[in-house]
Amino acid sequence: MKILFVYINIGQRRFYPIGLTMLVNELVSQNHDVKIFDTSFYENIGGDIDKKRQSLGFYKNIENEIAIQFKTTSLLEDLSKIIHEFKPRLVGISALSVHYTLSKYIAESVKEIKSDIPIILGGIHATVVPEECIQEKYFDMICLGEGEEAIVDLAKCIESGEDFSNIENLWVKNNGTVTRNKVRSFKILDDLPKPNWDLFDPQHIWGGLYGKMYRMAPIELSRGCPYRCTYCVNDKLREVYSDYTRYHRRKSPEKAIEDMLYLKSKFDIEMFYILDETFMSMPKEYMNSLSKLYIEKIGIPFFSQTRPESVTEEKVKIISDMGCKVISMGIENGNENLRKEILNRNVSNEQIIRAFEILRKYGIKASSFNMLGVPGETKETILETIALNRLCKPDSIGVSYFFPYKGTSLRKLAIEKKMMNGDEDPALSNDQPVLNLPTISKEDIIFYYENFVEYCRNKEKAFENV
Ligand code: B12
Ligand code: SF4
Repeated sequence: MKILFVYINIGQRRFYPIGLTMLVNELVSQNHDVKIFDTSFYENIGGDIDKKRQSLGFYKNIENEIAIQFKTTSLLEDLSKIIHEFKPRLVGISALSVHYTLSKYIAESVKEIKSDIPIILGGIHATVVPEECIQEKYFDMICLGEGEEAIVDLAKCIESGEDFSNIENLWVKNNGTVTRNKVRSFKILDDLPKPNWDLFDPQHIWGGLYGKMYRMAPIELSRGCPYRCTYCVNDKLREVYSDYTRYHRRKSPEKAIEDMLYLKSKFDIEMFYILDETFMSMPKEYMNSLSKLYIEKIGIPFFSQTRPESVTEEKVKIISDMGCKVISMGIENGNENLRKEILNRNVSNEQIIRAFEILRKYGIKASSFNMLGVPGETKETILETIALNRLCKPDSIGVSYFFPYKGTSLRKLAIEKKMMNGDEDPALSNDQPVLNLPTISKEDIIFYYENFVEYCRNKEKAFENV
């Protein structure tokens, strides 16, 4: 059966999307005919977020820039063309919360082009706020949680003309009512198909790291996270999957290596990006087995992200031997109390500084992530964040305006305390603070955002005008 997926991606980000990749590969393995409509390389979709961030010093200038070949055609005309020519019997859209507005627009456009094609919305946003998404008139159904098995079941039913209203993970509209099916158990990660990007735009292969472009492949070794930060979607995902245990799961080292080996040879990969949310939380025995196989069979550099608490000298030595080049860690805010009480990140400044030191000792570059404008933020807490960054001496510093996504507990607090009314578009937070905080003005937050890197790096300048 013919299925068209829409990869909604804004701000000219490269990277292949792992979630959609998995769905596509499952369907292709069942002999379905799949195409991708990709919004990534239309010049005016979402602006160039990375260029702005680069100008503020968050990223280094790229020495071997591989320029994006932008599409010169219109997004809507291209969408219309692919629908008329390919004639899909199902359209699937994948969206994060920042993409939700665009996903509604695409769905409306699909219905205008051909009103009888069923449309399914999946991805993080549909999973965390299903009630909102199912009310949107252009979505016929939504998928909660992992979609690999649900999409295969759905394609099979549509193809054979069977009723599809009872498929697990799906909420399906039917003559004015909605059937809300339960979410099935987690996917066993060793059963996933190999990632394969034959159907995606090859420009996604390029990724920048520390001033250089590489042929770069994202790879997942695990899903889920052992922590529960109040601003993170993981808290809500645990609720969606509350009937099941083992929320945080891994591929076996053998499967992880098999997938990487396949990608490395098929796509000539020079660098892996390990997508795991807290990479170094893996048990030491697992890391040892993975490392042994990685050195023997893969042998190319990689980078990832982790929590500072998971960084131990023993583990850093292992990943350094494997060829790890960069680890990013959230500092988020320099005030220990705010971090613990508001963000539910119970880690001391001392532990954070130590994590940066250990990585430096083993020649691994360490980046920090920081958020400005969280509830409880004051000028003083921002200065503490700057001061902590100065003690950690990150090789690269990233900062973002805080935005509480739907489904997170910090959002409930922000609404209760009237810091937001709840209908703000998350895409706004790409370039402005959104919360109205009683403790600091938006102008001050913008000022610190725009000078953040300079203040963290330049001791002379750091506290003038403050
Ligand atoms: C790696 C990653 C990135 C990478 C790379 C993204 C990529 N293209 O691979 C980078 C660094 C670029 C990135 C950027 C951002 N990210 Co990010 N990222 C992640 C991370 C850690 C893993 C994503 C992933 O591959 N997951 C594994 C796959 C298998 O899961 P999945 O994508 O959800 O797909 C499954 C299901 O959702 C479902 N599904 C998905 N689509 C569809 C479609 C249909 C039709 C169906 C039926 C099912 C379905 O089936 C899939 C397979 O099971 C997630 C954390 C997480 N828990 O997912 C955050 C996460 C997705 N990111 C997040 C955010 C906020 C961002 C940014 C907005 C940050 C920023 N301010 O710049 C940007 C937005 C990027 C953009 N395109 O505009 C949030 C999203 C929160 C939200 N409510 O939307 C997350 C959840 C982090 C978090 N813990 O809060 N990100
Ligand atoms: S450690 Fe990161 S991924 Fe895990 S709950 Fe906290 S913010 Fe989310």
